[in-house]
Amino acid sequence: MTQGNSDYRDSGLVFPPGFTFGSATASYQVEGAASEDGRLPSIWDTFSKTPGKVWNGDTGDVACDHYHRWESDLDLMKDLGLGAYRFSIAWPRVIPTGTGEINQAGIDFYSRLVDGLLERGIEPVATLYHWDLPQPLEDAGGWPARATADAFERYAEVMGTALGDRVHTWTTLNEPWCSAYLGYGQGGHAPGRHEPDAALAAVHHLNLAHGRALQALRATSTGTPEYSVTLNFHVLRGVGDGAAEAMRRIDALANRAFTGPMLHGEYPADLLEDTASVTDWSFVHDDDLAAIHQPIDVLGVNYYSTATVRLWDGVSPKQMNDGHKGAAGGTAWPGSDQAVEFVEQPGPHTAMGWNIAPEGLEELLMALSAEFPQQPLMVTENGAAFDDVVAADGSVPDPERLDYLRRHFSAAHRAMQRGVDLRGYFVWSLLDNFEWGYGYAKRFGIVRVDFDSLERTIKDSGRWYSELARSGVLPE
Ligand code: GCO
Repeated sequence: MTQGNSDYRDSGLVFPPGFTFGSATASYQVEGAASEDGRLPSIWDTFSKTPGKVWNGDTGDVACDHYHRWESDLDLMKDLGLGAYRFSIAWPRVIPTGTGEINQAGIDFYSRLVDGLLERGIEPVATLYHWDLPQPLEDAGGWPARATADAFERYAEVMGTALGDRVHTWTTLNEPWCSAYLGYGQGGHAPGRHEPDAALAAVHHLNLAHGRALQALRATSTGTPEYSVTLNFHVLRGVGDGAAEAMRRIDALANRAFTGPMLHGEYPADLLEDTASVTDWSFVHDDDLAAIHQPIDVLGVNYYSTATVRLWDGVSPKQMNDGHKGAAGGTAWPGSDQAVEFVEQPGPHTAMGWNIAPEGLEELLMALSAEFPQQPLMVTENGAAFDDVVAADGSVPDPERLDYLRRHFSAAHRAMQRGVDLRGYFVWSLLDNFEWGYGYAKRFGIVRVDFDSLERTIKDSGRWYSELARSGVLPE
């Protein structure tokens, strides 16, 4: 697949002028201040407070306290020389019940954040939905209910009006795959439901929410923002008899269920067939596909590892995993004797158990650029969790994360040399933060957060990334 240069460690590679080097976070993972200034609970507040759902009973109540420390966090980004910050807006902070009154204090927070970024010369890349659905919307049915897409459209209008004069890039959704399948199918993410038909209805209403939000943002933004969505693509490997069939099915469920309607204007026929025993897709109304199929300026790509699948003969599929996604995770599908199983992958692995496969990033970028030749791409998340150890002098040497990043930047660079129109790259994450079902046990930051003192320390990988961001040249 990748000939020569498969080692991906080449220092000295030069990224083109204007290439965006950023870092990413998400509201529930970093903000804290969960019940301050009018914010009401989201599904993640409820889920994390349900015993047994999150490691150690951790919650996002305090997280990195970014809500109060945003100014020094922005200073840190500036010191690192980052060109862009991908953050998400907490819907329950700005429209606390999801459909009711607008909370000006919530809007003001994001308005100050955006101004603070612009003052420091950092582009604001704002995601509307990174999984913190207002709890009352879940109580009314959540994403499987069409009304949630209606509520999202209004939320987009409110945010477009409030920030659309200054935001550099709008992103509608982050990883709708996780929201739909982990939230409503596999249940490892909030709201923790196990209803395959609801998961597919959620897929559609998330797609609809995306398309409607794009229209609302375009209608209300008075600046010249770019528009995008971020998807977590499954880069698949197959094993055993029927490997190709297993890969086809998961490609349909995990990748084409989103790119189909968003970028081609239709659901793939094989997806509808594969899932016919679960749903008749009657939740797709006449004009929905036209509403979903909106142009975007840039397609956001999240990539961490590959996934290996095989056909599994049994009564029910062996359920994936550990409550998250990635190497050991995926989308097993009930309703058939022949299910798809996700197979453990050869190492090396990160602390998440995800295999390290930079060639998968090159392959993914090449495949997307072949399928959507006119579509500029942006890596909106890539990074790694490792068990960092603080040195005696207080520094945080994290050679494995640094090496992971170097190899993946190198893979992205190679894809660009092969013709991919890649505009930028966001490292996940700026800070160690609340890693969903894993609580604070998994550290993805290029900046360490001490969760007792909340003190921030730039890790070696952060210093390395800073050099890359400042020079545009891959450092040693
Ligand atoms: C996701 C989210 C992030 C995660 C990161 C590591 O992809 O799950 O966008 O919130 O923290 O990916 O798992």
